[in-house]
Amino acid sequence: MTDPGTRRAFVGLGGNLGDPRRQLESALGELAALASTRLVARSSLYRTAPWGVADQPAFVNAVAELESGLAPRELLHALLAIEQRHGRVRDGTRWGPRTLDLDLLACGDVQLAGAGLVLPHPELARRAFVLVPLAEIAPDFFVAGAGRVRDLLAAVDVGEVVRLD
Ligand code: PH2
Ligand code: MG
Ligand code: MG
Repeated sequence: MTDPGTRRAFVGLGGNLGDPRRQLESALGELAALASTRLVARSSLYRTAPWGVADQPAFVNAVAELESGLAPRELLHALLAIEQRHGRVRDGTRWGPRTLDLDLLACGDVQLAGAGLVLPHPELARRAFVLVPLAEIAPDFFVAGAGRVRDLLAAVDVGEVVRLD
């Protein structure tokens, strides 16, 4: 039985500099080790075409499902700390190349729009590189205000998302 004080949280992982596969695997290990948090499931890794800024290396993406007693903002701060330990440099370039990006996609049915944190992630329903790995582990999850993951996936082009072994 799920502890009533915890939430089902989904984290999008991405990277396209250095050794992204190794960085994502290492970040998954750090997610599993977070306080008051259990790693429930993780997707495969996927090679994905860059979205937003086309002229950059292909990304590796994945999604993790957590069961966490941390509040959304506590979780966000933990994700930023893991990014920093993996060489993330924030130079203000939007959608540019990065060693590791950890995005809080959803926290249970929480809907909020605050400084630095909007839940569910506002771009989630448009991004095949998020929906494909998310649908691998949680096709029935209902994204608050958007819809069921399997239905969101059916509405996007998944042609440039390739599963890695
Ligand atoms: N992240 C971005 C910008 N573009 N494209 C892909 N394929 N995967 C990403 O994770 C990604 C992106 C900004 O966070
Ligand atoms: Mg991102
Ligand atoms: Mg990010």
